[in-house]
Amino acid sequence: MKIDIITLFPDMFDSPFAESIVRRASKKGIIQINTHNLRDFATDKRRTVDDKPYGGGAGMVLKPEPVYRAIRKIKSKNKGTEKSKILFLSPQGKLFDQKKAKELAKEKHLILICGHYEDIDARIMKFMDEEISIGDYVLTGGELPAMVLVDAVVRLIPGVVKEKESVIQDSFYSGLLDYPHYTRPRVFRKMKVPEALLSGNHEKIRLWRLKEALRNTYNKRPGLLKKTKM
Ligand code: 4G3
Repeated sequence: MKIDIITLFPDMFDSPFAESIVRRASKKGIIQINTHNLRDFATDKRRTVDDKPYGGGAGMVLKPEPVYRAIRKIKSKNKGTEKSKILFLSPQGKLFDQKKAKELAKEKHLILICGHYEDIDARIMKFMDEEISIGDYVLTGGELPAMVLVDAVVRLIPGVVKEKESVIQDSFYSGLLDYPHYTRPRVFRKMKVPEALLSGNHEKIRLWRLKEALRNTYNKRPGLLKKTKM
């Protein structure tokens, strides 16, 4: 999968993408991530990317032309790839979840647009395929949301995470929260590891985990049970 990110702060992506799973996927050639500085696509000498809002008000608005030029350039360089999915990260977007991550993990090419300032000129939305939000809060820019999205999507691409198991059995994969996990020692400050997990009986362990996942979900996120096919 190719991932192009349009941002005013390309350096922000350096360390998160130089670590862990994303790095491993890049090294293996499973993903290629490129960042593009929006300022490079400004048309004037001063490399202006924002301006005052029509109608007045506080804050600045991202101009549409630099974003449009960046998209055109990236698309033209990517002629071989069939389809590009253009995503805009914004608090006005559809809430990102595991289902959306699985959907995006199937794409060949993602273009992520990170907004800044108060908003982006509304006319650029015509060129976006989807507007996505990572949660109901406002950040200074779309960069952190883009990193969150990339991390969630990349680990679902086949060959990125070692065992399929660890992704499939994940919290949220089944639509339930995860069950509790334990490791050594068997007794920690008088608290024991549940007996079922020490039994060596795989069916007993599976049932214990399912029951605990259901209990966890019921107690912490009852709303999820309505969405889950049982
Ligand atoms: C566009 C995304 C971008 C409009 C972006 C603010 C939070 C999210 C921005 C706008 C963002 C999110 C930049 N903050 N919840 N800030 O995914 O009003």
